[in-house]
Amino acid sequence: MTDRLNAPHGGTLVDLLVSSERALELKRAAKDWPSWDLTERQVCDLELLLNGGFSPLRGFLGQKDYASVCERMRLADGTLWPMPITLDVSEALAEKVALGKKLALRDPEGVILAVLTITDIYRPDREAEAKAVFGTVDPKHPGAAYAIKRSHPVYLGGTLEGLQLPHHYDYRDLRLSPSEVRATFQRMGWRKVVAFQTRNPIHRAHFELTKRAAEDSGANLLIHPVVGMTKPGDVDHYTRVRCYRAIMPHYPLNSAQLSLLPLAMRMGGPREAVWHALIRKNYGCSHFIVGRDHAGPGKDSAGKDFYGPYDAQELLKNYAQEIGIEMVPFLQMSYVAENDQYYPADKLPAGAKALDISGTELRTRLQTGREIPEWFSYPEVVRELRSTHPPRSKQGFTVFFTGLSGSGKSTIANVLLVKLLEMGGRPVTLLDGDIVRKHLSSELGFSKEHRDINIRRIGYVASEITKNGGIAICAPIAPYESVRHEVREMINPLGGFVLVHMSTPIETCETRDRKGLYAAARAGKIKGFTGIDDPYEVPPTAELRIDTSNCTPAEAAQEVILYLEREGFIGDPSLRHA
Ligand code: PPS
Repeated sequence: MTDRLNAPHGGTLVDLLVSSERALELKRAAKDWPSWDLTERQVCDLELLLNGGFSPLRGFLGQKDYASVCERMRLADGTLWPMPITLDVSEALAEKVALGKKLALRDPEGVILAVLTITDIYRPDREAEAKAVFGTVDPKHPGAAYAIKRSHPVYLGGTLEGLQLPHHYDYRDLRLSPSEVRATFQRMGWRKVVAFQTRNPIHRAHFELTKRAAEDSGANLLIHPVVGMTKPGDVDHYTRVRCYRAIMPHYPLNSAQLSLLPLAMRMGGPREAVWHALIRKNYGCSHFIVGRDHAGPGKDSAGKDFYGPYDAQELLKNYAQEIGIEMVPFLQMSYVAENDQYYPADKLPAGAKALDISGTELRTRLQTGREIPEWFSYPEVVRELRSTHPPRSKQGFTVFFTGLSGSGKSTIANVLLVKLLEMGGRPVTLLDGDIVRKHLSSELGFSKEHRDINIRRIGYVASEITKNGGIAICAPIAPYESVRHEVREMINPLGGFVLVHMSTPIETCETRDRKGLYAAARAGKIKGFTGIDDPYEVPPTAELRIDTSNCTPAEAAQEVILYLEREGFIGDPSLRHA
């Protein structure tokens, strides 16, 4: 373990990786110690602790530092540090550990990455933490929601000895540690470097902003996107990195460097901006760009912004000198067509008409395949985005029928299957209730627990089909709302999800009684039959409701087809209105 002073790029850099001899010694001894499989977020935090990205931290925060960081953005000794970096563990593990003892920290595959010498074991008030750090307990705030709902109840503090950094097999050439980034700057002779933090693809507005920031501060540029954990729903990092690679040649030769940051963001707005600046100082940067709504968590449950658009700039202003980094504040950038140029809001030519495309508008254009103009984004970037965000007519989707036995699910699902196969273009799979029970869920019965497992399995298969661009038609009874909702949440980010509630009244279903099951249930020969002596929860929200008492199967299937056309999942998008 060493501390390096590497002026002019940053101050002392902590390095918690031990020698290979010590690593071997620890690995052998760890067999007798309790161990903890790190969560995704903890793996990110550990990497930046070990490689010095979180300097001066030497481990996970103990109770005193934690309380002080939450309350006043400083460690107990007064050192500026705005974000609690904590190791949250289960009660079960807490029972096995003790002060002064060691704990092996492993990645999700069980590979030992580090050893923690425990100095603190404490049970934090996680609501108070969310309130202090993020100013809210609103579950819409990703950082607050994580602290309150996802964190484990016990925190362990202590110092770390790193055996190895977490493994990454993607974009290895771009994953530079703080010392590697500093060394690159030195090699290139870059004394002043302005860092740009992002979790989004870089479009023209941000490209122009970064270029201008570098010019204004007479510095070179570090494009430093986050590839650890970002805001749920963001463009995945594989796509983003292809976009960044595509944009780099647009910067003047040898003026900019791309490197990836394995940070787990908290979406903490102003506090997070201070944290990001500290991290960039550790990576050897002299300047840091803070734009509009830096690390913004979006809107709260009442539809209001959690933080003001320039709160982050205001807060960082107070600490920039102490950190030893210069903030480069930027206002919103907009395009002026007459001059074919971007301007920050305070420098817009008088009377100019500023153009912008919002995030929502961009998503709609990607979804419908509509043009994305070159002034908004370079064609290479748009091409990358289109390859992973095809228009709806090329995305996969799931049609999920739910309803009582005899309500017409299987019949309509079969008609729909044939119609979609006739149209062609995408593979179609039918996951009918009876078929699934034969092939996937043969060991399951009809208790609530078993029915939920059955629906989760169907949902998982449908989500894989949807993710890979196919069409899944599911037709189970699926009587419970919560698991239906779970399936919707699982599939929604991967493609379309259409819930069709077959609302045929039970009297009609019972009169049909094609399999004789209602008669058997009435006679008590089948127990727990849905609609007779077992519940069916009517879905409160469904894309379609179809009662087959007074329509033919072809008419019912046509309703689904029309819906899919209307929403752009099938048919030619160029024939639709924008
Ligand atoms: S669930 O609740 O979604 O898991 O049920 P599912 O897998 O769709 O059920 C498939 C068929 O099982 C027959 N069956 C029963 N249904 C309901 N309750 C009980 N107790 C029961 N026992 C057997 C029934 O025929 C279901 O098929 P459909 O096509 O709905 O008639």
